[in-house]
Amino acid sequence: MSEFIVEYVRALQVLDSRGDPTVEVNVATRGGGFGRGIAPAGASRGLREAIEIRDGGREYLGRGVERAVESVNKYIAPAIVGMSSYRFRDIDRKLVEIDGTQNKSKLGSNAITATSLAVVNAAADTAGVPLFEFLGGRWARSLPVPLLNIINGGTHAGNELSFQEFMIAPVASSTFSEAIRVAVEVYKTLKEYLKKAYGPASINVGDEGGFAPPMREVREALKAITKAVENAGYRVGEDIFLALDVAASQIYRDGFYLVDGKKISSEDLLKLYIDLVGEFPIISIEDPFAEDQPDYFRELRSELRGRALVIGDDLTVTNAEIISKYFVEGAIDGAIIKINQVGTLTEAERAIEVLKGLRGRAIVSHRSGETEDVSIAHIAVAYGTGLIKTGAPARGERTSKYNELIRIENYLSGDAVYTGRKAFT
Ligand code: 2PG
Ligand code: MG
Repeated sequence: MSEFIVEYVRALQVLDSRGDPTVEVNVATRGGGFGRGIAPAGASRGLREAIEIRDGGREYLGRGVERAVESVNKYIAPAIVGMSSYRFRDIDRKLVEIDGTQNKSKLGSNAITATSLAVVNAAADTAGVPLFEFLGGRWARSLPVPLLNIINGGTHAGNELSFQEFMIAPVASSTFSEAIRVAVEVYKTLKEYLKKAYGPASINVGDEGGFAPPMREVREALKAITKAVENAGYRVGEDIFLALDVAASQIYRDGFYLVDGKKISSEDLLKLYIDLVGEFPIISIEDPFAEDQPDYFRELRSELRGRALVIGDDLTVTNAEIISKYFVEGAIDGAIIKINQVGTLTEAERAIEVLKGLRGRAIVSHRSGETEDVSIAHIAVAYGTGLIKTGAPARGERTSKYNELIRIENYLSGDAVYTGRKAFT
């Protein structure tokens, strides 16, 4: 097993999909294995997320990450060179230990996440198997249902839509590749619809590749998607479900929510969700309320009673303890899994395990600031989460994940199983 020994670790500053600097780590093992990890970055962030370290100052308008790069090269590299990448969980524990803080604020989540992903990728390469197989074994074969964010709002777009993400879930396909084809057909049909209804500027895209039309009301976006699904020849609520990420902390000010250009109370927002789920086949609502309103999460969940899932993201920040607490209290049906919200793959793995143990949903997710790193595609298959959220079927940093899943499906050939409707039942 000496071939798995980490021999080389080197970090450098590269760019993410918003043109912001980010940390890349390259790892090589004694056996000639190579792995790379690149940290993504969020725009809508939870208060309890692990902290990414940025340089401040004038270069890159303060967004540089040279300090985090230095953390890797100066502190992390000497600590993990000589350890076995096969035992990547030990290396992750080491990272947590040398950071020593609750929120990774010493080394930075950007330094830690990039290293953690680079190490496990190097281990898989040394073993000569794809990452999903290295992590999940020979029985990992479920391809997730993609939640594709085809209309962008909130902090991800320059329009007035108050909700951040309007997603489609193509559940009726028999393979992942077919689900992507269906999603692309809907996406392109939506483009035509928007162009006709709102003019050519409406087909510009936001951070996650979804269109960012000049709409003001949430219902307008849901209606446009419903129309596009139908025009593309599919049945909404049968072939395709809708899903929302409200990212409600971002629209919460002084006890009120800013929705559709109006200030509304938590009570009114709760009513709005119940109405929307009645009017549209919405299967899941992520972060419906601000992080300090878990009671409203609970109320919504009991009102919806399984008709739509209530999912935590900013609320739960991929933290196994927080997820378990809110799940047991009945506030959520599941949670978003983002490695850089917590730091290491091992910690994210724990969050997934906790959810599995509780029979909750784990949705592996990208960030709005992404890179060409495709590890999350493998992670979704490895742990059989059945769900992945990685943007519209457009923009390279989003399609790279979908393309990797298409490759995995192709590699598994007849053994691949598309999760389909089962993801929600
Ligand atoms: C979210 C994510 C990804 P961000 O809120 O779920 O879609 O956005 O990375 O900006 O937190
Ligand atoms: Mg979210």
